[in-house]
Formats: sequence, structure tokens, C-alpha cells
Amino acid sequence: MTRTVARGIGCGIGGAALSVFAGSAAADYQWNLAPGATRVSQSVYDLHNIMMWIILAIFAGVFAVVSYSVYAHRKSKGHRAAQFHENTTVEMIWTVIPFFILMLMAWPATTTLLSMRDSSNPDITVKVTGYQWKWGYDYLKGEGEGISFISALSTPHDQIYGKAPKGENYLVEVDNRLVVPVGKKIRILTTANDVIHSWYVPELGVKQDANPGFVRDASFRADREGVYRGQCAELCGKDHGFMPVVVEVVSAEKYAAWVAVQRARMAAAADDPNKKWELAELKARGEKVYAQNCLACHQANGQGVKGVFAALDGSKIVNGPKEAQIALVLGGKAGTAMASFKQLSDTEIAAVITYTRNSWGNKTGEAVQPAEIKAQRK
Ligand code: HEC
Ligand SMILES: [Cu+2]
Repeated sequence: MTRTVARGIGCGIGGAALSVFAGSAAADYQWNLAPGATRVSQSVYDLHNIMMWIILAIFAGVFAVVSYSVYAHRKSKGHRAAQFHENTTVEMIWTVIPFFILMLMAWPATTTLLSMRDSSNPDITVKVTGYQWKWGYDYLKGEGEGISFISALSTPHDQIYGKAPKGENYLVEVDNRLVVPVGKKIRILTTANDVIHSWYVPELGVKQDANPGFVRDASFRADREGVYRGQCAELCGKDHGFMPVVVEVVSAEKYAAWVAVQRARMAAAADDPNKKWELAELKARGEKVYAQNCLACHQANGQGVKGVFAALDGSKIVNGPKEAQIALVLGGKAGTAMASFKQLSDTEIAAVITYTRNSWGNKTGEAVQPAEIKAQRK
């Protein structure tokens, strides 16, 4: 499967026209939209091509008449401009013909739009949550129900900062892909935790905004197995370009196997909230939680970004009473980029707080236990 993202986003009318002339569209569809892997994305693609031909025909017709008129009735041949206005016949013609052309275009466009909006009778329902800057997937209904994970960019920092050559799927690769079975109707419920994001996979014909406080839906049924890549398509802050979407469409058997593996992984990872942890254990676990959830703003060295993201190294809150810090991480701080992290487990929050209280220059020597987080949850 070739990469689509640049194509999907970068396609302009000029590009599409070029590919129409290029003839072998399949070989050179760099310039065109992706035909995609669903019926909807195929009809979006066809729709686009039909419109291009109609536009080209109108362009050619109008341009031919104008060119002919300019040439055949030029002043040097002694032609004089006609002086008339309000010609009912002409006005009728130029109203009726465009009306029929518009009808001709509206019919397939409306059919496609209606099929895009139809998310009835899904086989599998997945809630997609946009976070600054990653995606959360919760399988709500259908085979795989209960599976839940976070999907974050996996492109190494060295590639991003130019210290290593860029890989094949630069900025469109993730640690955990959304895996779905081929030929099944997948309903996506989108929402967001902080700001507006948009879940966009051109080859699946889905682009759906994810709004905080609202749930929207979309659906797709992939006809072909493969890996389909997209990106967040709603400017959502500093790392907007770093929260790609990767969907892996697999056979029914592979999907069943994937579900089994996820179930086992989740069972193994389920932490006993009453377990008493050692400080070193918590810190090690917390470092991972920090890298996944906090590092983008507060930075690896805990210094944050001056004037934008508070420093945790030397912070009064991080070195003060732990209740206040727990409350902040659980509840976030209204009106700032510091969002609530209540979606993390008690153990994860305990670990990340312990990590921040015992890293860089912070030396409280205190471990925060999962039970303390649980007690403070409302
Ligand atoms: C999207 C950016 C962002 C992310 C991600 C983020 N924070 Fe924050 N955080 C902020 C901002 C901004 C503030 C300052 C809020 C204010 O104005 O008081 C802050 C403040 C804090 C403070 C208080 C610091 C002080 O002295 O005021 C703590 C503690 C903290 N964050 C912990 C965390 C932890 C733990 C995580 C990860 C689980 C995290 N933050 C993730 C943006 C972020
Ligand atoms: Cu986003």
C-alpha cells in the first residue's frame, strides 16, 4: 500500500487535472486522490473525477467560444460591437443549462454524502478520543469489546530532529494500530479530551471531527486488507502534525487472534489498585507514563517551555503536599493546557506523580500509592 496522506491533503484541482491527462492514473496517482479501500472512498474518488470532466468540458466549451469570437469578430476586420441588453432568450438559456448541469452534479454528490452518513447496523463500534497529541481507542461493541488502548506516534525523535534519515512512514506510524476486520462495518464514535481534533483516513473515506463534550459518528467498511494511514486534520496545537492515524485491516482469523492477544495483554497489565509499590518500581513505571503523557509539554528534563508549559523541576506543587499535585493531575487546571488525566489508571497516576517528585532536582523521597489516587477520585 502506497502512502496516501500527502496525496489526500495535497491534492488540488490542478493536480487532479494533470493525472487525468497522465492516462495511467494507477501508476502515477501521486497527483490524484486515492481510490481508497471502501465503497464510500471509491465513490468520493469517482465523484471527483466526474466533476473534473464536467469542469473541463465547460472550460473547453467557454474558452472555444470566447477564442473564436475574439478571433473571428476582431476590430481589424471591421466588426463593431453589438449594442443590446436584456435578451430574454439568452438569459433563459444561461439559467436553464447551468441548472441542469448542477442537477447532474448534485445527484451523485448527494448519493455519496448519504452513504457516508449511514452508520446504521455496525458490526463493531469503536470510540475514538482525540488527546493532545495522540488517539485513544475503545472497542465498545462487537467482537473485541472491552479492548482499549492509546495510539501514539512512533517515529523516533532522531528522525524528527534531523539526526537520522527519515524512514518510509515518517510521521505516519504509531505504536498501537487500530486493527479491524475486513468486510465488516466499523462505526467510529469521535470525541476529544481537550481541543478539537479530526480523525482522517483518506483511503477509508472517513474524516470526522472529534469535539470535546460531543460525540459524532462515522463509519467505514474496508473491502481490502492493508494498512491505511491518515493524520489529525484539525489544527490542535503544538504537536498537531505528530498524531497520525494508522488503521490495519486484517482477515477475520487474524482479527480474532489479535483480539485474543489484546485480551491477554490487558489482563496482564491490569494493576491491582491495592498493591503497595516500592519507590523505585513506581519511578520506573512513572518514567514511561511521563514519556507517553507529559513529556510533550513538560519536556524530558522537566523544565517545560518557559512561559508556556510550567517547569516541574523545582515546582512548588511537585515538591509540596502530594494531595494538591494529585488533585491537579486528576482534575487538570481550567483555562490552561494542563488537562485532566483522569483517564489514566490509579497506578499510572501514582507512578507518574512519584516519578516527578523524585526526578531532576526534585528529591521528596516520597512514593505515592495507587490507593491514594483512588481515595482522591471524585
Ligand atoms: C498539553 C500540555 C501539557 C501536558 C501534556 C501536561 N501538562 Fe502539566 N501543565 C501544563 C501547563 C500549561 C501547566 C501550567 C498550568 C498553570 O498555568 O498553572 C502545567 C502544570 C503542571 C503542574 C504544576 C506545575 C506548577 O508548578 O505549576 C504539574 C504538577 C503538572 N503539570 C503535571 C503534569 C503531569 C504529571 C502530566 C502528565 C500526566 C502533565 N502535567 C501533562 C501543560 C501540560
Ligand atoms: Cu489533533
